[in-house]
Amino acid sequence: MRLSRSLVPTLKETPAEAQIASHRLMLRAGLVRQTSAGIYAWLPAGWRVLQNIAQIVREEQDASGAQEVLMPTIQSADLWRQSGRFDAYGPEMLRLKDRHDRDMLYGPTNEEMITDLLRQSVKSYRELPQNLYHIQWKFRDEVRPRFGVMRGREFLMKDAYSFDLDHAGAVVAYRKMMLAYMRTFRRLGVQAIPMAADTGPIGGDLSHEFIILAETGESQVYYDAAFERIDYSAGAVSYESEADLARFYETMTTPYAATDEKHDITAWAKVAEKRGGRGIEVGHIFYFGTKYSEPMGLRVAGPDGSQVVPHMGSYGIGVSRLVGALIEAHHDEAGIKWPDSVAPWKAAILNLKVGDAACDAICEGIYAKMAGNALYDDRSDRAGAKFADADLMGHPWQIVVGPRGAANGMVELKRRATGERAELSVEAALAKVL
Ligand code: P5A
Repeated sequence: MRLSRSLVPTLKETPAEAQIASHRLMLRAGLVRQTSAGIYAWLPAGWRVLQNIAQIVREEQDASGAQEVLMPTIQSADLWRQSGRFDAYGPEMLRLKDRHDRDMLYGPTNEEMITDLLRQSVKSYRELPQNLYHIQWKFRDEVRPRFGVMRGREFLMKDAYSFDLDHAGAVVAYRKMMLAYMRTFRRLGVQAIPMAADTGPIGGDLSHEFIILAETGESQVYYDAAFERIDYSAGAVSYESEADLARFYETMTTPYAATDEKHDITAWAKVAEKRGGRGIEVGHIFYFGTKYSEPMGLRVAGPDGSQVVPHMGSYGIGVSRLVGALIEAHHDEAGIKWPDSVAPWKAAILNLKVGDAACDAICEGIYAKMAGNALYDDRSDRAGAKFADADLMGHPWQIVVGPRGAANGMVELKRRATGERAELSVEAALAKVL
């Protein structure tokens, strides 16, 4: 993209309404704009980041064996009456009426709808297990939307739903999803720790939140310092091996880490090095057995012909929240430092003298070779403004093209994360970046 023709409205001033670094930087770097309380429009750079995150989430869900679908945002209240949640959900649910005066709602989550879909299509134990997910906008009329996209009212979630014949099968599905999450967060460039959690309005008796430690986080967390020494990389574990999955689950959850110090009081009492802190909840997984399948009448014929009520789990990732969370984890005074995996562009090309034949030719050449992966700062602004905007926007690489170097075919390459700079030929710089 050419910056001179793009909608990337960067701000020099710090917006007064933003209390935390990620919210300030998302506004200053021109990623989003609020359109009403807790509701945001995603501008070109922000939309690219959001799609990059969604794509990594998608690839890891697919790798775990989950199937992508797309369910609607608008749901019928009837389904929620069947599970008993229509009244129970309270004022967080945005309720609507259609022209025939039928009760509808903007989905805050999809347990009911997916249970209905399975009820219509799955008849036999042979069709289980199933795991279905979508990446779709949700609406929750939060009492206090705040911190920008971190706690929005409209937000993008990946939500997956597993269906198994029995408890043992559901436990395997739960562990697979935990593995998929660890791999996802690692690829996104953050460390998220699974912490035992309360289940709230989703229900059930087994649940983990995935928490990125950050001083500005909304969640209070309690953990054993031993967890800091665990290898969370989830390297050689196979989705196909139940023994692998069991071992992996043990490793991930053995040192005490919970969003509530009373979650398992006996374990907490035994913790030698107690730690408390703040964290950002970027994912949350639940096993809730037959909480929805039972009242909604989902049944499959079991091997002996009897009617079996499938066991379910649901698994969320806050895709739009992650944009803020990643910035909390990767920024400095000057701006964002995007991990390579999610950056809106791999590199910015900074033309320090637009109109200079050598500078223009080199920039155009690099821009063409990078085929859509570069943001070309072709504005006729002064160099200082371009450096400041590039640092603010957080491109992993900056390719700086000035008249002195350009005359000799040389450019300066800067790595945003470390601040390292090197004077290189155009070819060498491109080779490093691509
Ligand atoms: C799990 C998937 C659920 O809704 N049902 C389907 C279950 N879980 S959850 O914990 O309530 O939400 C999952 C993740 O969504 C993100 N999230 C939010 N992000 C931005 N703004 C919000 N208001 C918001 N609420 C939830 C969180 O990352 C959460 O872990």
